[in-house]
Amino acid sequence: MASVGHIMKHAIDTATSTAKVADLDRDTIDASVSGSHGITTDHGVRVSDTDNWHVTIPLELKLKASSAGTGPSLLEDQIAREKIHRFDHERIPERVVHARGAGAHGYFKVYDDSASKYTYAPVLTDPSRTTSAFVRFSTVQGSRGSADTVRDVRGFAVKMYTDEGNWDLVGNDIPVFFIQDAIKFPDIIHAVKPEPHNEVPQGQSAHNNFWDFVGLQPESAHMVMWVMSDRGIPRSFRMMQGFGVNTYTLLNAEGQRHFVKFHFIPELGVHSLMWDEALKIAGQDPDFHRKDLNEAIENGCPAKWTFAIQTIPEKDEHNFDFDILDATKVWPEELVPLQTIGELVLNRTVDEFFPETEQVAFCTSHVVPGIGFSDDPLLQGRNFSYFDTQITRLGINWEQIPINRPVCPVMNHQRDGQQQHRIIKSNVNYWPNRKDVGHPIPAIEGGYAEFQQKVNGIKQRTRGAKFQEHYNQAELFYNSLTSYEKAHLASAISFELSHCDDPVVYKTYVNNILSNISLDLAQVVSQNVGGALPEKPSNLRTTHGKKSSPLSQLYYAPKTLTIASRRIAILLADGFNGTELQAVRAALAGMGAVNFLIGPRRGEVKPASGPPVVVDHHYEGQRSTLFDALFIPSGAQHAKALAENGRTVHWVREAFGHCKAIGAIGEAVEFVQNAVTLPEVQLARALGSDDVVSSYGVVTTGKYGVAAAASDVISIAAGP
Ligand code: HDE
Repeated sequence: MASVGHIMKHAIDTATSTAKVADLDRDTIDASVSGSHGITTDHGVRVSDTDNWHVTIPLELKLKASSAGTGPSLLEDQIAREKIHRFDHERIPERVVHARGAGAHGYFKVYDDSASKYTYAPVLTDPSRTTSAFVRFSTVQGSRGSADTVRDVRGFAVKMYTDEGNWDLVGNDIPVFFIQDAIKFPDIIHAVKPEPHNEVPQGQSAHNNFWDFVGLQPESAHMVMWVMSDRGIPRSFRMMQGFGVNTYTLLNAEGQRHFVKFHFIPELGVHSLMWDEALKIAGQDPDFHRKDLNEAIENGCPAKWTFAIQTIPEKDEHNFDFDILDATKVWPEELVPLQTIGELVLNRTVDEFFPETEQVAFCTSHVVPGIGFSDDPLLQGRNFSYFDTQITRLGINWEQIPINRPVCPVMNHQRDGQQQHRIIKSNVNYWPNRKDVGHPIPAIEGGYAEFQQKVNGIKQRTRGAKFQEHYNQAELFYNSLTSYEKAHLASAISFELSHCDDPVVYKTYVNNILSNISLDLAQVVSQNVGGALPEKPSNLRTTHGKKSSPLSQLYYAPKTLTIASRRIAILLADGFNGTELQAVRAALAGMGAVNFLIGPRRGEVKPASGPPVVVDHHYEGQRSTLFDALFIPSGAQHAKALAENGRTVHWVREAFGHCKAIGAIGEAVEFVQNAVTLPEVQLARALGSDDVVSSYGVVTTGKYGVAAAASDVISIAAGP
């Protein structure tokens, strides 16, 4: 199995083409074809020298053949000027949030028409359709140049190019949000972004201002629990859930309305990094997630999610002890089960980052007939904000940009504005017009129909009564975690609060917020960071002790265990067993895993017998953190060399520390055992004992039979 660099992406293009890909082809230029007659200026004149500015060589220098020297550069050099002008204006404003992201193309499909009970939107009801989709994943806090593996919420923004217009489902990997009302968005974002006086920190929420704000705004408690859990550091975009978060509505052909929440569930299961890994990868490979997405797709492993809805009939809106329009609450699946109706597949990487991933622009207000909004106050504000921000970022005609334009017809009387690219033949640009010559006219059928909702009330600045309760679901989430998820969460909050140097900040958070979620959690964190526990715990709310298993990510282990698209490192030194290597590589490749050879040099490494192999990376070139599992074949000379090298010992110890699957054969077993139990082994040997301690969690095999060993290693790698 080759690593990503060896795969030709266009080998898979024909299989993955969708209506949108065909539409983009209109603007996609193959540089090797279009550029065959050489470089030109932007106005099309050929350029034979792009390296030297047009200058004046003083005559006296010019006459002396041996003289070097130059004179002033000429402003009249339109070729040089154009090149610099274009460079000076390459940047556009980055997104005010979710600036760093990666995207891919694919499609969306429903399995049957079961959702027609709720909606007449063909994208959700017509199983014969394949709807083109583009998805952009992102972090929230960091700027475009920040790292992928920081602790943060991940954006999960889906654009579906339906035949009835674009439907943008702009979601996150966490089902709730920090705030209930859009008017608080600038505050939470200012609080989490780098502080105003010194622009610190980048790609982190571990600072006074964030924890100050969330300590004073208890509605954020539930979301903070999610971000501080392992959900905040996903292993891969492909291994995260996606949630629409807000409550939308569906309208059916009988005119009935249901409230709805949208869910994407990853086929590979929900998996996270460990915090130590996330921290290290942020330095070792800041592009880890975007590379992972491209690598998997280009190696023929599309990213796939099932799509599910939760629905509540309009009449049941008030039958819950939380407000179903409050985005800081989930609809527990025990109360409102998921209905799986379709799937989303991403199977094509972008050709060029800027015109596709950077210029793609989403709007929650972009829905299609049969899908509508609710009075969720966060959604209402979002419906204004997204279009507005695109004007700053891309200009008023942003929907004409290839990645954003629909695949269905677009025509109306909107005109002009900067960067207008459409030339519309018509002598009228308004409606109604004098003699019905001015197409388009309002659609006779298929027009977007708003639900006729009865509204009766008093205008006031306030929130509903059920919006006042903030802790029940934060506690529900915490109670639902496994013991190790709870431990990770406590460590994460401790890390973050340790970075806050203002005691008011960490004391308030522990005392006012954590104590109301779980006194146990508050105690652990306060011991770690020095926060204060409430003097009168009797003043705290009464906990309910309830759990909901789908809130733990353990619930989302894949139905069939798989190592497809997982990255396996194989550690080698000269003298390894070449037959075992070949067998294990073939077996891994057969199961869709990607394997990488790590050796003493990037070049040929010799087995004990047989032809040399060319390794992908030097020991220093990659670290164990960048792989899901580690395998080491047998070979006396090779195992001895690995044991004598501090870096390779560290490879094994670190992988062990991060609970990675480690497979070893023959002499490599002892190397692995020694590496992970080094102090004990040394002590045992110093005491003259041969009784080497074998370490918990390391899986080795003393078997030399190639087939048996390979199957052991694979079953280990496929473990949970
Ligand atoms: Fe966003 N959000 N948001 N947001 N959001 C933006 O729009 C905003 C919210 C989300 O990959 C911005 O095009 C407001 C919830 C994603 O291009 C901006 C409020 C959820 C992305 C904006 C929210 C999200 C954005 C910045 C509170 C999860 C990236 C650039 C009312 C459901 C989309 C842009 C991409 C981006 C505003 C809350 C998800 C400024 C006012 C809740 C995934 O318009």
